[in-house]
Amino acid sequence: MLSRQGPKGATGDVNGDGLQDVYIGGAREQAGQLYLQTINGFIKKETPDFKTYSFDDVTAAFFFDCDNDGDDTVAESLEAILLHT
Ligand SMILES: [Ca+2]
Ligand SMILES: [Ca+2]
Repeated sequence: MLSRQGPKGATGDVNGDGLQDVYIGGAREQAGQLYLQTINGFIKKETPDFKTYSFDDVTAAFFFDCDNDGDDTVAESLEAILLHT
């Protein structure tokens, strides 16, 4: 079943170690969470900025290398922003 609601997620390599990390977007009054992959499994990375800059109506999460240095940065977007830019 396809859901249009609920947290959005994405995978990328935020620390450039070649292992895919996982971001699970937040929901209302919940910040997103980032998990770094290690050879022993995933470890949650505490990221205070996720609480500071959290949104209620995130419709997409994705990783991209915003500074072209070989590692990814996680980003969230709101549908309104995507439709009007
Ligand atoms: Ca990684
Ligand atoms: Ca980068």
